[in-house]
Amino acid sequence: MKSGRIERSRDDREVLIIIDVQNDFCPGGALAVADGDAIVPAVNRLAAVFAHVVLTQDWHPPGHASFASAHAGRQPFETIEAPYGPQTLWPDHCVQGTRGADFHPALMVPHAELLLRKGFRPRIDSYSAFRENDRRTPTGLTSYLRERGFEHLTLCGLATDYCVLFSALDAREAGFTVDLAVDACRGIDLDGSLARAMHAMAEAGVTIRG
Ligand code: VGL
Ligand code: ZN
Repeated sequence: MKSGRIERSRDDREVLIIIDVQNDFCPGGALAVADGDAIVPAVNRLAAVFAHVVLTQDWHPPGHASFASAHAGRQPFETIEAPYGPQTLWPDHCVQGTRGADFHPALMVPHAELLLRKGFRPRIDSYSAFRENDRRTPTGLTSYLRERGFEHLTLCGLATDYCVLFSALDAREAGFTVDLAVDACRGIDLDGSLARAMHAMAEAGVTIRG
């Protein structure tokens, strides 16, 4: 039987997906998640026991449609109606090639096998590592993981209630089993979004592990 803790994951069907551990999501960054940098040691420890690791990187062009600055009269954290549905507006963050878009300097995952960039289309945001916010445009990750023979995913990173949440739900929908390493995640928590995210993931059959 599996224990509640993640301890042995050197299985070729298992992969760790580290979501957006980037400077802009850490204290001092443009879209800082409270305590975002505090997860880095836990992420590194987790990565050390996985034979297979994927990193994702939020990677927006300047003037991206998810930036409040791209919409006259709008402020960060407001929600607008995008052509594909509601979209929260953010401060400019993770702009391609900037220091804010770099991985946190203490993130130590030299054996990561894939670095997946997302959010690069100027007019569509992409929270999920699998599908952009129009819920139709694929990133290619589902096919990659299937072709590699992975069946079980462990997710960690930033932010629990946005990119981690959307990735976990899409992974479940694609038929993967999913663990959330909750101690290696932190949330933004806009108007109760963190509690809603935890509930939605549990409902979708994501296993929450310490
Ligand atoms: C994220 C908001 C905007 C995330 C990315 O990584 O959770 N959140 N872009
Ligand atoms: Zn973003």
